[in-house]
Amino acid sequence: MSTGSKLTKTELQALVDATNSYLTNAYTNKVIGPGSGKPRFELYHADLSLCSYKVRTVMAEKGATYFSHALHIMPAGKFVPHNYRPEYVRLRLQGAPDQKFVGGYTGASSVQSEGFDPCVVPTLVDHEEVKVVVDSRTICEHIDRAVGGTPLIPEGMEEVIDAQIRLVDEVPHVAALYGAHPDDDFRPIGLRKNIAGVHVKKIRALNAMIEQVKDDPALLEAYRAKISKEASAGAFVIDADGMRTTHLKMAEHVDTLEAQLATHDGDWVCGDDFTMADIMWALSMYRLDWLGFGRLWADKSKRPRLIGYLDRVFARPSVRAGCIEWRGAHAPSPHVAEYSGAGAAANFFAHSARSLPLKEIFLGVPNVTLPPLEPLPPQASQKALSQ
Ligand SMILES: N[C@@H](CCC(=O)N[C@@H](CS)C(=O)NCC(=O)O)C(=O)O
Repeated sequence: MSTGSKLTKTELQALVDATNSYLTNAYTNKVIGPGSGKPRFELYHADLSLCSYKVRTVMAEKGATYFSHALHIMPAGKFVPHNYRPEYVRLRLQGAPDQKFVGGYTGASSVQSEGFDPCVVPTLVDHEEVKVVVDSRTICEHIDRAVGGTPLIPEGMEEVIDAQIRLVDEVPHVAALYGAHPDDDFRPIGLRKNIAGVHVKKIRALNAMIEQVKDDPALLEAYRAKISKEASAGAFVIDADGMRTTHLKMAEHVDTLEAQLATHDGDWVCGDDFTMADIMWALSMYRLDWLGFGRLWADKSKRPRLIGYLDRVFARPSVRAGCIEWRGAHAPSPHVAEYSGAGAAANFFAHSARSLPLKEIFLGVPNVTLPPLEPLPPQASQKALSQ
């Protein structure tokens, strides 16, 4: 996919400044990494986003320094998600000038299979190359090339690694997070409570943004595409057959990793070297574990390679820094020892209290009026009923 139009340094900086004007909490907007001075990279991401885990882990693995903007991507009260604001969407669109927008929904978030979502994280700004880079896998590949050092995609292994990245990119992770298995919802209780009905809230916030950009055809098109995707998503996650299929695909995903590990004697997904494929698989598996899918590999005798691999890859310092130990990346979950118990809950709530824009949750965003909460558009509800 295309990664950036020809912006001048001044134009890019103006787009960045406009976005950063509402990202003022010093706790969630700060430099991460060993370097000093103004960092080359500026990353817009979210604590709890799988696609953001990927980029943060690559940053840690490469020892890169970046300005981190941890956005809030969920509507709450009168708060409009940071990633829905026109300034951010305008910046993000610079990373995909000729992309086809999303519209429908299959439960996955791959740009290749779903189209480009203009209102999501992560988005990377590379100040040195004066470009905006979008889509987590493209961002990860960009950082790997730009930073130098030991490559995560060594020469000659591009195709093998690409095939593994695609396997992770194309499974329905988003549906497994937002939707319940119709017979057995084992997701963490806090997630279940907070995510139910969220698509309607997202659409309400997006409609409010449409009011803000009436004279901007590019943004109007972007918001309309996003609304259409969220309407389809809302219907998908309450469709019993769709969610059963989602869970079957996740079980196959775990089998695929076990089978891949059995093709060689090396410690890592593609053999003896730790590569980008390990980062993608590790984060996919950690997310599944946190959600409760660990039951799929509880029987150690059936997954002899997987168990050892997960111990190794979850101990990798970059995986710990970008995902497992990243504050706020995981709400309490009874499925993962590190995220269960009173200490984990207290830690998560303390982090949320410092990072959530409470004023905006209660008072709203200046000059934005949220329309009433309405049920999903008729075509989406009909689709859910007819399947
Ligand atoms: N293909 C994109 C997908 C990005 C994506 O779906 N991001 C999610 C978080 S993992 C998001 O921002 N969701 C918020 C929303 O859709 O409103 C990527 O890999 O970067």
